[in-house]
Amino acid sequence: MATTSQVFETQKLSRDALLSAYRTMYLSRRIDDKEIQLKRQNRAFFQINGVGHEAVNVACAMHLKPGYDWFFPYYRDRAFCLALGMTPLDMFLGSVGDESDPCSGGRQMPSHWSSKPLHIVSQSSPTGTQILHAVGAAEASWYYAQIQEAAELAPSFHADEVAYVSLGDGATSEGEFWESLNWASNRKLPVFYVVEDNAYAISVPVEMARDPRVVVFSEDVADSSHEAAAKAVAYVRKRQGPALLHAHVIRPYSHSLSDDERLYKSEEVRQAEAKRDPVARLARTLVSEGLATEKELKELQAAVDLEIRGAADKALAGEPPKPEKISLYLYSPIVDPSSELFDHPAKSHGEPKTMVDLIHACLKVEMARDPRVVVFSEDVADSSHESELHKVKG
Ligand SMILES: Cc1ncc(C[n+]2csc(CCOP(=O)(O)OP(=O)(O)O)c2C)c(N)n1
Ligand SMILES: [Mg+2]
Repeated sequence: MATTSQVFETQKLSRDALLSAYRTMYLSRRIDDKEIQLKRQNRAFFQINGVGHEAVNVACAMHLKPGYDWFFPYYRDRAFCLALGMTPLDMFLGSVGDESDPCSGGRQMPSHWSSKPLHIVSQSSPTGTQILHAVGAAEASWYYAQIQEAAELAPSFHADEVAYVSLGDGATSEGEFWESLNWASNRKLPVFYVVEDNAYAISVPVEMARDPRVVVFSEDVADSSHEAAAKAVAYVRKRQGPALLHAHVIRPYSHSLSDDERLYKSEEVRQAEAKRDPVARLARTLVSEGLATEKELKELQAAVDLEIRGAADKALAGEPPKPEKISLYLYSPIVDPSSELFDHPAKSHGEPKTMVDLIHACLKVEMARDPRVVVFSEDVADSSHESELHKVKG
């Protein structure tokens, strides 16, 4: 049996790496299928799938380091999160809103994955917000690289860490995306952008609304996304600036279970997409290149299906969060800001001051206390040499 493939030769992927990639992609696909079944049975509360996006997800994860780099994925990144180390059980606990869901104790929407040890940061549901979060993390990294005393307060900082952020083609029409590109490019921040372009934002086709042509590395995922991701991550890791991978993917299932794509996608388009299915394509390549037999793939699939059934059953046997815990984590499990502890009448002393003076005094104290505190806004750079300087500078 061959140990590398002709198709993947330039990408230097071993047979083991390809089979492991296939396993993660198939696992992701089958978790989606299982979750769709649970949603139809009213045992899961929402379903949005990563189908068609699996190849670029796995290709990117191969070049990133869980618990070292920082991750701001979006809801299509199921295979990406699995490749980083999340488990099917972690995901099913979120689907059913279980109390022991490791992402949020059953509070977040399904597919809003997070993990403190892996460095996957929780996302909010308005699309595109994660892009600014990622740039913020990269900016912090840029700052720590220069301010030693601040870096000492950030034990997880690494001088070559990367912030990964993914988004759909639809989100590229948002202000957040363009603001983030501006700042990341201006500062040469270590951001690895992945635009997963499935050509639709729910029912709106890409040509009607967007033209995302800011492309540094652009590939069709089924063939060479691994190579493109390798180049992009290496560029970012060397602190040369942000890089953007424009991945042409498919979305062969509907947007979510609240949507029926047959209402706006023609049969012809759906059939053309099915031919590009990355899971089926990789399986065909593995067999045609002599890297795996049909029998081996069937065995792998049966093992994955068994693992998924076990994980789903375990999640279904769990408990939803108790109603009396509804306010837990809303602010803090130990501090009640409306308690008597904070019920003090204001005590004035000294001369009355203006709001601007008080902001100034507060910033001065905080910045002296903690070297990680920085000030930024649209006009901060200007104010450092203009007459407004006294408002922000101590
Ligand atoms: C700011 C904002 N606007 C609208 C929505 C509703 N919404 C959820 S997903 C989505 C489509 C996003 O399309 P795209 O960015 O291409 O990602 P895809 O789902 O195709 O992967 C929309 C409009 C939202 N969640 N947030
Ligand atoms: Mg899209």
